[in-house]
Amino acid sequence: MTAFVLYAAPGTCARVPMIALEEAEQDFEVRVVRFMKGEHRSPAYLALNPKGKVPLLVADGEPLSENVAILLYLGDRFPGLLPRTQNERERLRIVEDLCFHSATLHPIVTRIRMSGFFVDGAEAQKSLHAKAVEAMRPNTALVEARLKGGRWWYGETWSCLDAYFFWVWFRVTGAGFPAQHYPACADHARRMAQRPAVQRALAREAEMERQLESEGLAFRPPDPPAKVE
Ligand SMILES: N[C@@H](CCC(=O)N[C@@H](CS)C(=O)NCC(=O)O)C(=O)O
Repeated sequence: MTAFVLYAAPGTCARVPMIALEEAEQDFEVRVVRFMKGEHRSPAYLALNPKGKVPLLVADGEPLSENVAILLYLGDRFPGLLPRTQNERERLRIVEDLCFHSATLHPIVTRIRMSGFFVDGAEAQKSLHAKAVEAMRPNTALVEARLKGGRWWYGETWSCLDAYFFWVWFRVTGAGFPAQHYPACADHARRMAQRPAVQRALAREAEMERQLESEGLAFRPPDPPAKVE
């Protein structure tokens, strides 16, 4: 039996701990959660994660949800996922960066990618999408400055913050966000895609996707209401 089971769905933020586990070279099982079948709201899944979301990591039999918690947990257990810290202040800097992804970027990403989850009607969705794109711009500018010159989130050394931003970028590109203004973010995504661990994680996702397609349960996000320049 593997020590880790990751509940995930293709294209979701479960990609982040999946990359972290691959980078840490851990043996783990991925269990696909069939959103289209409502599996995330089934009693069996809600017993594990009452929030009905992915990712959920079951580590040594204990379920843990929330990317921030999962990445801190994995970072504590395995070297190379998060920078080593000397004191509480340095650790809080990492928490700050994780929360920036989970609590600032992620909600904006969802409004860009899935405006229809939040408001009804084409006009309202278009307006929400446009506002979310505007909210994303200054945040992406911060990241762009940070990644310039071929840097990782923490400079010379890769960390799972890079996996987190890689997912954010994947989600907004192709969803009407003007990605062309942020070349360092695009370059970061290219460098990420060259990492063997990332390729293994993406191959696992592709396998999940094939499985869902064979069951007629693949999820296709709707086209964005508009492309913004
Ligand atoms: N705060 C959570 C957010 C998790 C989350 O929103 N997951 C999405 C996929 S990216 C999900 O499971 N959505 C299903 C739903 O909301 O019904 C985290 O960072 O782990």
